[in-house]
Amino acid sequence: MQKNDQTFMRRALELAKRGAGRVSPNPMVGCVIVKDSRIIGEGWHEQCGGLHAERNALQNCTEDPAGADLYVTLEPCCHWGRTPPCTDAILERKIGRVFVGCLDPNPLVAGKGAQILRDAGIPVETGVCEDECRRLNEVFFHYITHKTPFVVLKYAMTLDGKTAAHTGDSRWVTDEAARAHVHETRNRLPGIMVGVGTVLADDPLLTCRMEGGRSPVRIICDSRARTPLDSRIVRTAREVPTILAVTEQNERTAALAAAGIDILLCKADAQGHVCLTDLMEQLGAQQIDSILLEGGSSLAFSALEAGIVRKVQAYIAPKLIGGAEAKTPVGGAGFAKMADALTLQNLTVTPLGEDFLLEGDLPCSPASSKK
Ligand code: AOF
Ligand code: ZN
Repeated sequence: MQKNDQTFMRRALELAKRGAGRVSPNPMVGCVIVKDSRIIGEGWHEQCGGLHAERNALQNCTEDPAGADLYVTLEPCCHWGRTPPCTDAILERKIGRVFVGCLDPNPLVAGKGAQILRDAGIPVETGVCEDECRRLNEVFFHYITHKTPFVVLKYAMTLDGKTAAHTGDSRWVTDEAARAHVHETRNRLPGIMVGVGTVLADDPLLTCRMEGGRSPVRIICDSRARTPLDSRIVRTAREVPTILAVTEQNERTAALAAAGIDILLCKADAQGHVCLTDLMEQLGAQQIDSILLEGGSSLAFSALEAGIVRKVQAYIAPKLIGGAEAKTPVGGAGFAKMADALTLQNLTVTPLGEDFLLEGDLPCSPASSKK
C-alpha cells in the first residue's frame, strides 16, 4: 500500500462523514477519483435514497475519468437497491483501478462487488485504511447483519460516580463542551430512548439543539403508559416523532395516541416491563439503525442485562459530590459478582474542556443477536 493511497482514502473518509445523520440506515461512504496524482472528482453518499458516493464522484469529475484511480471507503455495490449498482457506473466510465476501504457486509454485496470488477479486468485493492473505514460504519455493520438498532448507552457522572446530588440537582454535571458533544450524537443517531422515570423526574425534550442538526425519534419505555399528557415530550409530539413502548393498550394509550404519540405494543418481560429484545426487533423493522440510550439508571441496567447495548459513552466530570443516596448511572438489581461485570473493549479517552469522555464497546453475545 502506497502512502498516497492512504492520503486519498483519508480524504474519502472525510467526505463520507458529511453524510452523518442523513443516510441512516445506509452507511456513510466517501469517494475520490484521482488521475496523475490529482483529485479530479469527489463525492459522498448524501442521503438515504440518493445516489451513492461513487456515482456522485463520477458526476462531479472535472475531466474524463477513463483510466483514473477510484478510492471508496466501502466496497462498491453490485445490486439494485434504491439506486443502480455502482459497479456498472465504474465499468461504464472505464475506471482504471479501484481502492476499497472495507468490504460491504450487506449479504447482497459481501465481496461480490469487488469480484465483478476484478472479473472485468480492473485491479482492486481492498483494506486501505480498513480500521478507520470499519469504525466509521460500526452502526451499519451491526444493523445490516442483526436488523436491530446499535444501542449506545450514554451518561454523565461525577468522578465519584453520581449523576446528581442527593437532592436530585443535576444541572449540570459536565460543562458545555461535553454537552455540545452529546448534541452531535443526538444529530447522528436516528433514535433516542429513555425510561418513563426520566420523563416523570426531568420532563426532558430529548431534541438535538445543534445548529443545523435534526432531532432523533424519541422512544419512551413506558410499559403502563404513565407519561403525562402535559409533559414537554407529549406537547411536542406533533413536531418531533415520538414512540411510546407499552405492554398493554388502554384509555391512557388512546389519549396519548390522540396527542400524536405512536404507541408500540411490546411483549412484557418477567417483571412486566417492556421486553427490550422485542422492542429492538420492532424498532429495527422500522429502519431505526441506532439509538442513544440516555437513562434512567434502571433502564440502563435492564438494557445491559438484556445484552442490547453495543457501546458505552461515559462523560466524566472532575467533581466529587458524595451522598450515599445520590443517583448513579446504572441501577437495577446489579450483577452479584465482580466476575459477572461487563467489561468494555477498545476503550478510548477524549478530553472535552474540563471533562473526559470514556468510550468503549460491548461485544454482541450470541443470546442478544438475531444472527
Ligand atoms: C456503495 N456506495 O455510497 C453506499 C453503498 O438502497 P440503496 O441503493 O441506497 O443501497 C443501499 C445499500 O448499498 C447499503 O445497504 C449498502 O450495502 C450499499 N451502500 N454502497 O457502493 C455507497 N451508500
Ligand atoms: Zn453503490
